[in-house]
Amino acid sequence: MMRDLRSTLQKLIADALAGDPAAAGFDVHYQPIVRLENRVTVAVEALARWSHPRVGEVCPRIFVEIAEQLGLVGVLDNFVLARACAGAEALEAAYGREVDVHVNVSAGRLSDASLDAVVAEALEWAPLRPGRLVLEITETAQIADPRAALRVAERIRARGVRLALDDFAAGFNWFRRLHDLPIDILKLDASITHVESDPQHAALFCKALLTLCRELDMRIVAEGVESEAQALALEQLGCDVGQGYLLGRPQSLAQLVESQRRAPQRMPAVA
Ligand code: G
Ligand code: MN
Repeated sequence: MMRDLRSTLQKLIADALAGDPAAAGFDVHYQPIVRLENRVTVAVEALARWSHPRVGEVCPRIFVEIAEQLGLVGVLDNFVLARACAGAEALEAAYGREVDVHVNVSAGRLSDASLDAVVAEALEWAPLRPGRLVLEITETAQIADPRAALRVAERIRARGVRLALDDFAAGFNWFRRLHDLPIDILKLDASITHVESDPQHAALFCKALLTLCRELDMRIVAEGVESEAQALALEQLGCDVGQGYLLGRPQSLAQLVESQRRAPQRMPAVA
């Protein structure tokens, strides 16, 4: 990226996250997480989006990376967490039932003891039961102090909140993390879920991970599901839940409410 564009963005992000992120154009979009067999939405992932009044849409990968470098990614994570918890009632009304709400948390923050208090505060007045909240630990930073991270993770889980490992198999140290942390859900990175195009290698790999998850009593979500052939191949391997453009793009709460109103989902027998 051009250096002056980058420094302009740094300044804009620093200003936006020092004040009210919503006023500076930050918003939360939701992408469905769907049972492959019947296409019922079982959860949504809350994703930060930024449309600056002058600059326009900024790619999330870029603003997350800059926020991370500025040491401000926690402010962004907290904004999304609070919005997503507060918006749970509208989500429930849109889907006609409760869905799980996934929120991203940078791995670097797990060793920060204040994370548990932030989660407790977001849930305190929110219309979301702790059992419906899933924190996705993203691979964007190293865990500074693994033992402290374990303590924080255990405290958060004692509230009934679940933990997911995001982009599994793409980042660094993923196996170590799986071993060290009490993980409930694995989100398989899109780089290994294209099992339909590479049945020999990718499918074997995916199958082995599914076996591991079953043994460890973890759920799995396949990311980056983009075609029917891929969804079918994943389902045949025993992966029952997916996320990706085929199953639904991220959309604002207003868009989501509107699209559910126009195409109401049948009540699932078992969600
Ligand atoms: O790191 P994580 O998996 O949480 O990132 C989610 C990001 O991936 C979102 O910004 C979302 O827009 C994008 N995304 C979601 N589904 C797909 C998909 O099917 N294909 C691609 N290329 N990107 C996706
Ligand atoms: Mn995620």
